[in-house]
Amino acid sequence: MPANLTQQYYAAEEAYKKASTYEEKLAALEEMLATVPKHKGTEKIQAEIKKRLSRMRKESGQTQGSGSRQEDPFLIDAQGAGQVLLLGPPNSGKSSLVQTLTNAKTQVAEYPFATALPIPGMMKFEDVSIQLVDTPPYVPDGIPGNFISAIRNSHMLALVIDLTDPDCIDHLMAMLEFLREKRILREEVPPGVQALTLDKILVLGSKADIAQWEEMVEMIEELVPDCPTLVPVSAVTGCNLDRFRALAFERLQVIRVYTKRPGKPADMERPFILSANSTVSDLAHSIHKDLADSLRTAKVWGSAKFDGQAVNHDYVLADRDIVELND
Ligand SMILES: Nc1nc2c(ncn2[C@@H]2O[C@H](COP(=O)(O)OP(=O)(O)OP(=O)(O)O)[C@@H](O)[C@H]2O)c(=O)[nH]1
Ligand SMILES: [Mg+2]
Repeated sequence: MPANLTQQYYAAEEAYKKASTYEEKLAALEEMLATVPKHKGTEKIQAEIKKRLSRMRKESGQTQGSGSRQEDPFLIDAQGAGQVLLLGPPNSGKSSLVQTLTNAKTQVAEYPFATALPIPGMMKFEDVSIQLVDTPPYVPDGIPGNFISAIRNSHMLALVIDLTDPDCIDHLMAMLEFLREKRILREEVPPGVQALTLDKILVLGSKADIAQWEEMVEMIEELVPDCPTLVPVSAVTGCNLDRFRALAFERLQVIRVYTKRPGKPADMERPFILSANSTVSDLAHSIHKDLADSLRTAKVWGSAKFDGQAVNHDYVLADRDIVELND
C-alpha cells in the first residue's frame, strides 16, 4: 500500500536530518509522528518513528519516572489557566514584571544577567491564575537545549523588550527569527506538535514610563513585519498591566466552568479550566476519568437557551457556564 506522505511530513523529516541537538531531534520526531498519515501503508514508518523516539527520550533522560525531569530547573509544570514564559534580552525588565504581577521573588538588578534560572509565579486575572515564568536573558546563540524546550513547552510567550533601548527592534527581530528557525513559531501547528502560532505571542514593551517610549512603539509597528500584538507596559507605574492580564487570558483560549450539585448553589470559588470548545463530557473527564463514563444527565446555566437546560454530553461549553452533572 502506498504511504502517501505529506509535505508536512517531509518538512519534519528534513528538520530531523538537520537537527544537531537531542531537543531538536526529539521535536522533529514528534512532528513526524504527528504528521505521518495514519493508515496501513505507514504502519512500519510509524513503528520506526516510535522506536527512535523512545530511544532518544531514554538517551536524553526524558523518560517519565527517571527523575531527571524534576531535577531540570527549566522544566516547570504549567499551573492555573496556562503558562506564559517571558523571554527577552538582558536588563529588559522581565524579572521586574514577574515580581510586580505575581507573588514570585525574582532577582531585579541594574546590571545584566541577574537572573540565572527560571522562576515561576502566579498572576491573578479575575477569578483565575495564570502562570508567568521569569527566565535568564535571551542571548543569540547562547540558549541551552533545556531552555529551548521550556520555550517550546509553554502555552504562550511574552517577548520583553526595553522601549528605551535603541537596539530593542533588533532584539525583537532576532527573537522572532530564532523562534521561527527552531520551528517554535509556525504559521500553523499540526495537532500533537508543540509549537506556537503568532497569536500566542505578545510583545511587552517595558519601561513605558521613561520619555520617548511612544516614538519607539511607532517605529516597531512600522519596521517589524508581522509584529505580534505589542503592549507598552511599566513595572513602575503599572501602565497597561491589566491589559496584559486580560490579553493573556484571552489568547490562552481557555474557559472557566463552575460546577454545582443538584439543589445546591454553584461553587463559584474554584472554576475548572478547560480548553475552548470543550464539551460536558470533557468537563466530567477532567473532574474524574470515571465520571465521563458514569455521567447520565447534565444541566447548564449561562450559554444554554434557558437556565438549567438539560444538555447532551457533546454540548460545547462557554466561558463562565455553570454545570450540574448527575451520575
Ligand atoms: N523605569 C523603569 N525601570 C525598569 C522597569 N522595569 C525594570 N526596570 C529596571 O531595569 C533594570 C533591569 O530590570 P530586570 O527586571 O532585572 O531585567 P531582566 O530582564 O530581568 O534582566 P536579566 O535578568 O539580566 O535578564 C533594573 O534596574 C530595573 O529597576 C520599568 O518598568 N521602568
Ligand atoms: Mg532577570
